[in-house]
Amino acid sequence: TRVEGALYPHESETREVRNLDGIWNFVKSDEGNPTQGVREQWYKDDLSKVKTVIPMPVPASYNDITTDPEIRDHVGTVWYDRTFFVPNSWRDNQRVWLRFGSVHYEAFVWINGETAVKHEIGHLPFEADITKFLKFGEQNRITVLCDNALIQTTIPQGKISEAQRDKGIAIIQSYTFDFFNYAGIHRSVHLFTTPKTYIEDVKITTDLKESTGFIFYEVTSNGDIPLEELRVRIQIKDKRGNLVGKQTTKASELKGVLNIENVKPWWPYLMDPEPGYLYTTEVYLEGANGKLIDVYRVKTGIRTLTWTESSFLINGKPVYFRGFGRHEDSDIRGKGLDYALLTRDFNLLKWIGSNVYRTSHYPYSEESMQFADEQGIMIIDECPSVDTENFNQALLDKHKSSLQQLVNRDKNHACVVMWSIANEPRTNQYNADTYFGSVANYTRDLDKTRPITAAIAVPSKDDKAGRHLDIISFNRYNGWYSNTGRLDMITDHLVEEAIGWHKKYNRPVLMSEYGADTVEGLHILPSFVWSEEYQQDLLSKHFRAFDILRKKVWFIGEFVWNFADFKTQQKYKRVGGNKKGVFTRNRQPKAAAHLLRKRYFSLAQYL
Ligand code: GCB
Repeated sequence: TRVEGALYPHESETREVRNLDGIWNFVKSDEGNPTQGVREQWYKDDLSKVKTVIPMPVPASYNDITTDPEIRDHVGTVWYDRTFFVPNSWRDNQRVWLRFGSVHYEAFVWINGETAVKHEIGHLPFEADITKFLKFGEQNRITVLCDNALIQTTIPQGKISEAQRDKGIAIIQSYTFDFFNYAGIHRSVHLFTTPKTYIEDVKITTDLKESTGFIFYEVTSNGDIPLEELRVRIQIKDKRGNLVGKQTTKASELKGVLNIENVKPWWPYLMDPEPGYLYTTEVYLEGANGKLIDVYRVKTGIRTLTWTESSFLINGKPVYFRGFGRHEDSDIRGKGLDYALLTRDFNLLKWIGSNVYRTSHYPYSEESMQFADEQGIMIIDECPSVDTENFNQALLDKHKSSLQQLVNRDKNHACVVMWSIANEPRTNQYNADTYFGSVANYTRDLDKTRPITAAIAVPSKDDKAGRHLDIISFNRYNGWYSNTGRLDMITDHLVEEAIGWHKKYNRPVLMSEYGADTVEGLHILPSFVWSEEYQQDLLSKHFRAFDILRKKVWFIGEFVWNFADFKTQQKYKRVGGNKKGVFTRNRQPKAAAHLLRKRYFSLAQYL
């Protein structure tokens, strides 16, 4: 079986990349009739021949593009199509691939009316060799069916029900997680070519010993040329493009290790004057006679991660995390990839002195992972499991699949310092112990070079999953969901809880969420819930607790919830969404951002 979407589509001397982003045609199925289009074979011809289509941008969530609530709140399937041209020059000696950065939640794809690929679980890439479906030197059609329905065996879970409405029956999607279930073609769609025999995957790990860096590489090829006739030539280039290492393997052996003398390690932001240093690993797949077959380049940060019962170290130095929980979310485009937003967000992270974020509550775009590598922003990489309950085998299989796809996609990113296998699972439930034992061990088998965590919200005494984790993360809303408005009931509670987690499991502990909803511009003195004053005071009370805890080496970090305001489902507790951002949804600071900035810079380990 193929390694699904393991390599981001970069062009090279043997690969061409074309982008299919732009305006596509869009229709939704009739409510309560999700299988309509498949039964009527809408993929056999242009969608405009079966229905009235509307324009829809790709990448973007479709929900907030139109003025129609039936599209925003649609439950079930929608369809996209467009045409594209395939040049004659792509006909010979190569494969043409189609790749989606992500479609939420489930996708079926047809090329010229033929089934090309299916994929389930949002926020993760998938691809297929579509050479045999294409008409070269002609126009082709791509049709995509996207289903947003969440049930008890999807990741994340949801429930579908029916309810009476004014003119008939409404289909209701409910879910307990606290962000809008945006759907659509969320990330870029690429066509790319590879030779017939090609580099399918490259796996890189690194090590450091004094001033020497080590790059371990393992290349997987696929295609007609037998392994005995293949070898790889590796070249390592530094940031300026100077060659600093090279090696050619023996035939049929596509792996090895290279030493880099006077290595420049990858450091997080504000731990070194030059954070995020990246080498380039150039992989040349060659025939045994030296004939060039395929080329792929991977950015490589050389660093080590080590963890014990009481510490987490990068390149041998203890790390204190100054970070955020975040969302991929913005006005109009929803969860759609947007380079302007992405760049602004990294500028804000650096402005505020943050060195890390958690990809709450699903994998973020590959483009954002590349950014984080380059800027030295560490990532706690979370799979899309949120609020998990009613543990069962079908759910477990899918949960594992989400981690397999995530590790496969992100394994080579220096920025990824931890895997988060879930957010707020109901780990007080009876089956949680075996379920999370199984998920954690599975993840460890996939990658032993990074520790495993999960963001837990049940009280430590009731938790059954923590013993399977390397690092304990906990979410708690002192002064907000508990003891609302009581600034005098935060510091001690927090210190006690952190100590409780450490006592129970003897692991490093971090606080993965805390915060207060805050309406920008609302000022109330003395501070009162929802005001800018209250958010600042609540943060300050937490800082006091963190400063007490920081004296204990095992307390390793603080993550505010949230980086920016974001949209949720309609609820009487939410005014236009969740307002716990220290930045507004359009990325301007609330007063608390200035306070946090002072703290994060004062905690910086290099300045
Ligand atoms: C949590 C969840 C997060 C919510 C947050 C809140 O515990 O992990 O997804 O948005 O609380 O603001 O309620």
